[in-house]
Amino acid sequence: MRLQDKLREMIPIWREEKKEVLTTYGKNPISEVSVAQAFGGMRGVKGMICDTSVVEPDKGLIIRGHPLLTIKELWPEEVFYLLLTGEKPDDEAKAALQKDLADRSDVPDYVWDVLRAMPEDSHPMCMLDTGILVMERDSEFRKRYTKGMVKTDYWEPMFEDALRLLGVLPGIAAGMYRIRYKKGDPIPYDKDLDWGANYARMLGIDDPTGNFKKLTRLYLMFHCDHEGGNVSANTCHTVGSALSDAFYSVSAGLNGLAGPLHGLANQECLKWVLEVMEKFNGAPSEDQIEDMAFETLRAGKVIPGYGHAVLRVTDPRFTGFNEFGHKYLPEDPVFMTVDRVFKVVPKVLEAFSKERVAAGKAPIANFWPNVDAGSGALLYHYGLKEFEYYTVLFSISRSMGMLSQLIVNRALGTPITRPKSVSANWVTKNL
Ligand code: HAX
Repeated sequence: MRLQDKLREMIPIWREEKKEVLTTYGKNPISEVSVAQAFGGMRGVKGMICDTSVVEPDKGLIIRGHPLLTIKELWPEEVFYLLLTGEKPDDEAKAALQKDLADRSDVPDYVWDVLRAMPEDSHPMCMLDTGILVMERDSEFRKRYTKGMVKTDYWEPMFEDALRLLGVLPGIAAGMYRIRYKKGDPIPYDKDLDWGANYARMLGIDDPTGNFKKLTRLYLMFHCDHEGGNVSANTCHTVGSALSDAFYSVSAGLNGLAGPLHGLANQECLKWVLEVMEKFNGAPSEDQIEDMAFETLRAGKVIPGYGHAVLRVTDPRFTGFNEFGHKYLPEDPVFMTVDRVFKVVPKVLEAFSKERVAAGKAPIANFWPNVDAGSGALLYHYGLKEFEYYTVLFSISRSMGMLSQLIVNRALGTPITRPKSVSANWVTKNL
């Protein structure tokens, strides 16, 4: 069934379920908040609802009940359907969604004008967010809201904005890559190709084996969502809760993804790996990686791609990318280095964490690689070498999760976000 029809069928059911949950459990606490958590980024505080996916500390990403690696063959547009409905689309629904995206894929000329006018050294994430923001004038949600619309209808123009944004995002992202790195004019969308293959093709990367296209689909699938509390999802949720439309909300979320402790870690990670390789003239030995890792940590820097706020095991997304590398590019020196780093860095972080504790600092909670530790090496292999661009690929994928969460929230009438803050003074006076 077409995605919009499926949603029309499911939303009344979700609304009833929400009413029932609130009637039965509405007054039950789900979390306590300590002073340390209030000072500490609210880590571990359960304070919002997100049905699209959950992240279990010992299992990683689970999308609508499916552990990520059990559905890794899904194409990104299929996972968008799954995120929203909890069901995988049949062939007809998948084709209809692909057509809906293709029909909305034309990038307006004014977007190119704005992007071309930006300074040459603009960060690709800044260009992407600008491209999304200037398209805000296209928002169906804002038009309908301004005219007047009942609350139960909010999800429909939000859904339309989501299709428009997803339709146009690969084109903007690929076109700005070509503008930013002087690769030639943007390449138009091919309406006979799927969403992921289109992105790969529009980047203009030479792909004689078709494996870059496979990697792009996998990349777009793996980064699609990571429950509701991470910086980008939470920001998008908060901005959307003020009834700002999808263009404002997604752009805001992606500004958070652009931080080095979040999505930018993928560019930082490859940079670190290349620095290690340069220092040791090629793929380094395990001992050399160990030395360089300690050097990085003792200089007060983080090892990008390692650690996580929620996960306490190797990120299954890292595992999936690592499997791809072993299958398609096992001899690639950058991939071999990433693989070796994986053998060494968790032990180094464990040892360094003990040093930190001995010095009275907090332990490092997780020594294992996250999604960003290995993805860059694969892109690099296929010729996408401008690693400042990598977070843009992450963004195109993560937009699916943020948009799904926005649609669900507008369907359920989730109110404006407004947690209560207290002052440090309040803590000392009242506790
Ligand atoms: N290298 C060095 N130190 C690290 C570390 C790492 N990879 N991971 C954690 N630590 C340090 C923290 O900086 C913190 O130090 P301070 O107390 O001195 O500030 C201490 O260990 C405790 O942190 P934590 O409880 O283990 O982790 P947090 O929940 O605070 O932070 C981070 C989680 C992901 C931000 C952190 O592990 C980190 O900075 N990792 C490197 C950057 C990275 O890979 N980010 C991407 C994460 C995945 C993601 O969101 N992708 O988009």
